[in-house]
Amino acid sequence: MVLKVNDQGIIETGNWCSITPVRGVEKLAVGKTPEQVPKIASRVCGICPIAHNLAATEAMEASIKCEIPKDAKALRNILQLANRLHSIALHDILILPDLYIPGTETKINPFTAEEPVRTVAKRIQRLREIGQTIGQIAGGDCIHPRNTRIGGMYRNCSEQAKTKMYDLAKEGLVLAKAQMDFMIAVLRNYQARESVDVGGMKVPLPKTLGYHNQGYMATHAFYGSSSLDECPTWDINRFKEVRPWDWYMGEMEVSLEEPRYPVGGTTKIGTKVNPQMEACTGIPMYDGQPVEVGPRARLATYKNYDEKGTVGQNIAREMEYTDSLYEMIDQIDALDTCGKVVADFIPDGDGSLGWATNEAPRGCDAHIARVKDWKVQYFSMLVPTTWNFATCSAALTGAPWQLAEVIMRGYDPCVSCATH
Ligand code: NFU
Repeated sequence: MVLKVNDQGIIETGNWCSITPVRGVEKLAVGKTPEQVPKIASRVCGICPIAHNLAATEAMEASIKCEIPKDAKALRNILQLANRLHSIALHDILILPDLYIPGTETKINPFTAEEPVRTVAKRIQRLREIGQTIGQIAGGDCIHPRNTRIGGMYRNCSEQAKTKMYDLAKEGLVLAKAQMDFMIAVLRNYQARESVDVGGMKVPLPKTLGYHNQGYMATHAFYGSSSLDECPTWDINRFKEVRPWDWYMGEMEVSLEEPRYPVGGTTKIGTKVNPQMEACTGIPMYDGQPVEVGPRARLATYKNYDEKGTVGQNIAREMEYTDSLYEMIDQIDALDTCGKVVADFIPDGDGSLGWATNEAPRGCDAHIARVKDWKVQYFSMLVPTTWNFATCSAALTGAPWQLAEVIMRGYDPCVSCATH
């Protein structure tokens, strides 16, 4: 993160980019079979491998024009929502250290053995465990699911497994409601403060923390869309990408340093930085502009949610806790464990371009593929955090520099995903 700040310490330009080395997954995919690519794509990330696995599988299916049975869709939906559940819970751990126990000046250490935080931390871990266990049942594995395949799923669930998922989801719903209420109270308490402490510095908290004027992009409240849909909710023609050197600042020298900034101080004065050259991600745009993707984009698009700023974004994510569990329970109810889960006919592909989006925890994950004679000719991944980099940069403008990371954390960034 490279920030240009004015004499009052307010950010004028924020350049947030990924310097994680590119792994070349899109190139690696070329020449592989459509079965191999979703497995490779899921290795991009250990938090949201489900999103990449499903988006890649469905981009292949869109290219070869293969419709899957409804019970396979239900299993994929359950898997997707289970992944979202564990990811929201993980995010709570990551933002709690920015926040205060209401009515006190004590910042929250999620790892303390003391109450009231201990109970919250245990609840978070149980929610993650519930999400991962349901994901394992529906997807074969919760990290890199092996039950998904081109044309559907390898296996349906047994009746016992369905009951187990149902019981876990019902338990999760009670915990998620309590966790959502706790987090919203803590976030509202933060929002009401005049100032916050960062490394012993008292920093005024702007009411507009994290505001930006970019648009939102979401393709479904829960799942996603594809070029096979009757009414697709994403338009590949509205997407274009520019390179980092067309977007970020050029070479700069660090001229402001703060040793108190946690942990270990900011980058030393005199260090040369060059986001233009160092960034390892492109800048994807929709209608010529960076957009925000993720929980708030989904709630704004499908539920008229309109709270701006970092707190509004974090609250939107908390609201997805119970929403995803209600939807998961509906999907489990709808699952017929005797239904078939593999398409009768799986074409080899004629080289048509297909795309699929998956509403990953952090937002719209769009994969594009071209398959011919059961070989992948082209594969591209437009990942949530990649969409959000440039939007988050815009959201940094106007904030005290010490709070830049608080704004960035609102996006729940997955830099590993963004740079594939
Ligand atoms: Fe990932 Ni690690 C999420 N959520 C991101 N960004 C993937 O789609």
